[in-house]
Amino acid sequence: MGNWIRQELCELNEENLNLLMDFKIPGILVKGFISPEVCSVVSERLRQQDYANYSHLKEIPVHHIGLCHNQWANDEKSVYFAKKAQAQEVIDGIYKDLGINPVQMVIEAIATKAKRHVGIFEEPGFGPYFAGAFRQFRGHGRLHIDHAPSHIHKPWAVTEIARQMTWNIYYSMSNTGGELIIHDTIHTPQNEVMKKPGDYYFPYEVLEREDRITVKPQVGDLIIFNTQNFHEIMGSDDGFRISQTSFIGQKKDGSLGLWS
Ligand SMILES: O=C(O)CCC(=O)C(=O)O
Ligand SMILES: [Fe+2]
Repeated sequence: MGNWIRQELCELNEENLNLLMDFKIPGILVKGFISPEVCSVVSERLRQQDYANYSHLKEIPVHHIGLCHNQWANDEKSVYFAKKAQAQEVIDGIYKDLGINPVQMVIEAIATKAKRHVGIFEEPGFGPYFAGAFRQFRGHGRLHIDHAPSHIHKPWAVTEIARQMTWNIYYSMSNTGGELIIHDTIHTPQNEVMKKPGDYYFPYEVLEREDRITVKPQVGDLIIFNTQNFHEIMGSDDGFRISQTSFIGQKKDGSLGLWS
């Protein structure tokens, strides 16, 4: 018996966000979250940008603009926070003159539609994290989970969460490939040991059942899912599968915090 009570992405509302955090639905979809006009301007600007490598990941065929906390989690906290302003400047440049702040739009959508207290994640003594990196996939994003309490072994506030989710706004999508596959298998301390040694991904033997959903995100879509569900991204031919994204952590008091 699987965990999911629905086999498709569901609308954003209070009940569905609770079900998602409880691993009972595969994810949430808001179609047309960003208009086609804005998407085409943003994707044109993004295609002209350089993407920094996720140098801490050996094989993940992914590039990003902005700041990725995982990459700096083993350094002094001040190292990550010193990089924030510059990262934010680059992101703001992408949205220059468009009059929108999609990270704020995601926060407002969750607050109003799902009625949750939500904001940018804060580190005591350092202030808000960076949230909203752009990410580009070229090849296969292999089977993995994202869970700061399991990955990070230093005392950051994001390791104290009860649940981890992600949001992605898709700005550009390849003609072939690029599907997001979410599996109805939950990451646990027991299956963590199956992770490829020294790497980020898992073998398919970790999956407990066939149940999965395969979605081909459309330009302008907002998708929210639980990153403690195993998931993977199918390779794209042209490498122009680009989204803006951050994690969403559920804090002990039930409120949500965003960070990248
Ligand atoms: O690009 C996507 O569709 C999802 C990427 C991913 O692995 C995540 O947001 O955790
Ligand atoms: Fe992920």
